[in-house]
Amino acid sequence: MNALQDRLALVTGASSGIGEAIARALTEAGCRVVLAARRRDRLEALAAALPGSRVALLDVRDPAAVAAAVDGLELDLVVANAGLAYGTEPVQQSSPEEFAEVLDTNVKGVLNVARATLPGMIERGRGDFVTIGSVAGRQVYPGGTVYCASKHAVRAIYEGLRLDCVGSGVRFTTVDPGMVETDFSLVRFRGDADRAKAVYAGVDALTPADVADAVRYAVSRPPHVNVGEIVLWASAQASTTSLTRRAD
Ligand code: NDP
Ligand code: 8X3
Repeated sequence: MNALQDRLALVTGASSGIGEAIARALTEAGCRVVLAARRRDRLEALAAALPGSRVALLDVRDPAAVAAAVDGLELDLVVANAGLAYGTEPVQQSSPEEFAEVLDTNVKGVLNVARATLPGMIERGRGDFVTIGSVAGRQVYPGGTVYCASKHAVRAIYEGLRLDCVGSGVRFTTVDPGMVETDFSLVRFRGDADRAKAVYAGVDALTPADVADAVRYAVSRPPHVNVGEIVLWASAQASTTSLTRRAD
């Protein structure tokens, strides 16, 4: 029996990168996936390719929008993946609007999703709540203060939810990747494609599918097994500040 067959999953940040790959992998495993993000065109194109999926246009920073999107859904699986970073400037040179957006999305967004989806899963006595953290939630690197703070908070949220919900039947998992080649750097560098491309130059970075594979593994274990934390590194990366690049 396939543990994921016909499960109803919500994936935030499904319009791109890791979230899109998770939505694809879960669909392939038999789930019906609610695809959540802000960019309608990308979500609709993905929904057309994923049988059983549907679009939930929302901003995770808006608790009412998140609650409305999941109202009436009997979710079995939630992946709180939406997130972003801006820049690598020290805090004293960064914009308060940008760091508010990062913290509101990466931290309060996860809390908004948890608040809206956990009551139903707890009531039904089963479900999986997966956060996509980062190695930036385990190590701090120069120029990463705000983003690292947000991902350290995500790790605290994962730990806190597990403690608060123990015995409920809901499992909690955090998947914390190192460098994954997505639009993350394009967003971080505010659309500067050359700078974003340079981040991955000469490195076999993780792919979004690698992260999706880890999520799929965690949520397909038997009910008595809770895969708590998965840290994924590219083989070329030893820490957030240690990376080897090919000379090509
Ligand atoms: P992408 O930029 O490719 O995807 C980010 C996703 O988040 C998009 O779907 C975007 O959708 C969504 N998103 C951003 N802000 C909001 C919002 N306010 N409301 C709803 N959705 C939002 O980057 P990744 O796939 O790489 O990032 C996904 C997650 O993985 C993030 O949490 C990131 O921190 C984490 N991560 C990334 C790593 C990497 O190296 N790439 C490594 C470790 C973790 P839209 O703009 O349509 O709303
Ligand atoms: C994204 C990976 O190393 O840029 O979470 O922080 S890193």
